[in-house]
Amino acid sequence: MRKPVVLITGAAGEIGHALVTRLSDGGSTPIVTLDLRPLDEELESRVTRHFTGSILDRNLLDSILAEFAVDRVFHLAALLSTRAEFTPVTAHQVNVEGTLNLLEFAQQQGQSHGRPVLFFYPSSIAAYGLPDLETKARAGKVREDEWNLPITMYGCNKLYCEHLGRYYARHYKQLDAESHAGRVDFRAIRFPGLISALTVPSGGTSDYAPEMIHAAAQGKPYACFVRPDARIPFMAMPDAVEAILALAAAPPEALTRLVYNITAFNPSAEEIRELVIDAFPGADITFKPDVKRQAIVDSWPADVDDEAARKDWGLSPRYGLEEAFRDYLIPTIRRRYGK
Ligand code: AKB
Repeated sequence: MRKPVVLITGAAGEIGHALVTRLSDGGSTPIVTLDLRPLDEELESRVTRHFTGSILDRNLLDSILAEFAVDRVFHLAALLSTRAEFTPVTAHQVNVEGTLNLLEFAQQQGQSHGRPVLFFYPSSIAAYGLPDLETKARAGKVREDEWNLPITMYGCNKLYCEHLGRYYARHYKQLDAESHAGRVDFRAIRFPGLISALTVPSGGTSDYAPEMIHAAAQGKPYACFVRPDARIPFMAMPDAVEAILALAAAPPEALTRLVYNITAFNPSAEEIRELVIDAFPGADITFKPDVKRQAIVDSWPADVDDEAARKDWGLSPRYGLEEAFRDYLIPTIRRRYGK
């Protein structure tokens, strides 16, 4: 008898780290993880089994399928926006072909145990593309179906994988009488920039916010790669993880969409700098905009409309901007670096 488990890909990454911790604290869920890297020591004891390998390795996925009955997939593995611009073909392979492999895996799992597999997919504000700053200012809170014109490979990958998820959920092998859709219960969140007190991101374009805070906490100088007025939505990592779990737990009949915006606050880079300097007086934070990374941030909305997530599954982030700094980021980061 195969063991029922949750599968988390990209488990060694930022969201993975927080999700494994939160799910294992919750107790009862046996977790199987997959990542190119081994798990941190502190995570290892929290999971039933870790597979070090690639989501592009179908034999590896088959061996997981043979051993475990996967009820839920949290498919977090991805190359983020900045990194993907340096290696767009690899990004496409990992972000799109990898997701296709996992959707096919979920479909087969659903078929083998007769229940739809819940498939959580982390999309991103990178799925949006606003053509210029004037339009960005005019657009205000962007809704899910507006401005779906990404300018990055990562954004294109995210948007396309949302459609792949819709295909697997609703139209899979629609001409095959033996087969039917509905074995993959696809649910996605378009994440804003995420800020964790415990991990530092790598390869993203929203990374300036967490990098600024972690650098200041370690007494290191930081040259921010976007302009002081750059503005996109953000959220503290614990709220992002609660949002994943809330969406995953929502009854299907409550969901009016497959893909949901979420946000908590949307400070400018200068506003983030001021909060960091309040917490770490004398922190050496300057601005040295990188024209290309700035252009990516400029194409992302200044804010998103997350009304649907609030209504359908009760999105309600605990941390606004002030609370995120005062109650979560600063105390946790201070403890982390012993400052
Ligand atoms: C990135 O910057 O690439 C990510 C994202 C916004 O999806 N953090």
